[in-house]
Amino acid sequence: MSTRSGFVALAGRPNVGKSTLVNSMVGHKIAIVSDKPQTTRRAIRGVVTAPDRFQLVLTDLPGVQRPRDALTQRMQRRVESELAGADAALVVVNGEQGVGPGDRFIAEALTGSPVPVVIAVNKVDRLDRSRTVLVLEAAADLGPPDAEIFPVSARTGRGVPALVDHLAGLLPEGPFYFPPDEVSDQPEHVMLAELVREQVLNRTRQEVPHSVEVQVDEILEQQDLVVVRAFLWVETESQKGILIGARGKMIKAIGIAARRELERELGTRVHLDLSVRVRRSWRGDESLLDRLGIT
Ligand SMILES: Nc1nc2c(ncn2[C@@H]2O[C@H](COP(=O)(O)OP(=O)(O)OP(=O)(O)O)[C@@H](O)[C@H]2O)c(=O)[nH]1
Ligand SMILES: [Mg+2]
Repeated sequence: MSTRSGFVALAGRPNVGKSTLVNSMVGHKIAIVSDKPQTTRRAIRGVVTAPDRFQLVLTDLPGVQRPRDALTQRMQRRVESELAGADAALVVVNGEQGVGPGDRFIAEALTGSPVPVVIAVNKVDRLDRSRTVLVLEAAADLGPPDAEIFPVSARTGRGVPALVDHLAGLLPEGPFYFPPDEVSDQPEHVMLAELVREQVLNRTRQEVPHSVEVQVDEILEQQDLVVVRAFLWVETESQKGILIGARGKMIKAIGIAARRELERELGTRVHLDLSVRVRRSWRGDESLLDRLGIT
């Protein structure tokens, strides 16, 4: 029997719900999510396998934005190269906010490209029927005339199976790229670092979320637990103070919440050791970005 397989890259403004949608399509949390824009920094593959039928490899990407430093330059370059190499592009728009200039910019950039474009209008759980109709119409004006449009809620799962089926139908015939039980290509140390960063994002505001990167330095398996050591990189002493908090309260809360997430991910007890380090303008430090796997 012939199978279909290929890559679909997600494009959209920051915070529209791309990572939540990838997690929902894969049925597994492979990408962290937050209410802050620019959560995703790396290209992450999420794999949906229907045995004997198809393997849909979704590429979750950073939100499209204007680059400000080496970090955001790398993020944008990656968005462009992944979209150019994909079998199809899935443009995600935030239905709650409606279609805006940022969405038009992305759709126009894709219009000349040879890959098929599909549009997902996300967060329809926040809309009543008449607003849903309006935003679907606005989305129809966005794209290439043959682009199919899907209303979805990544949060509730509504509309997601129909979207997966449609995307699978766009894939070329070919063998699977990943073993059928693999859901992501993300190295374990990166996934664990991301789960720690998610807890930082949950608890910080303004410039701080953008100034923190987490690096897992060591994963030590012991008899009945795993020891994980991680650095939290920040750019200034004052950010370090914020992450540590009065009498260490903040770093303790981050540690407790992150340990729970790591235990769920690894299925074992975890001892998590966090240390906050200042590295001035790490976002402009090409060699650190290389080591962090932000390429
Ligand atoms: N109500 C509602 N909220 C959603 C839905 N999907 C995502 N969200 C929320 O939207 C916010 C952003 O979600 P993400 O998945 O991190 O968005 P993203 O597009 O990956 O963002 P970047 O990585 O920053 O580009 C989070 O607070 C999510 O919980 C949805 O279907 N409905
Ligand atoms: Mg994301």
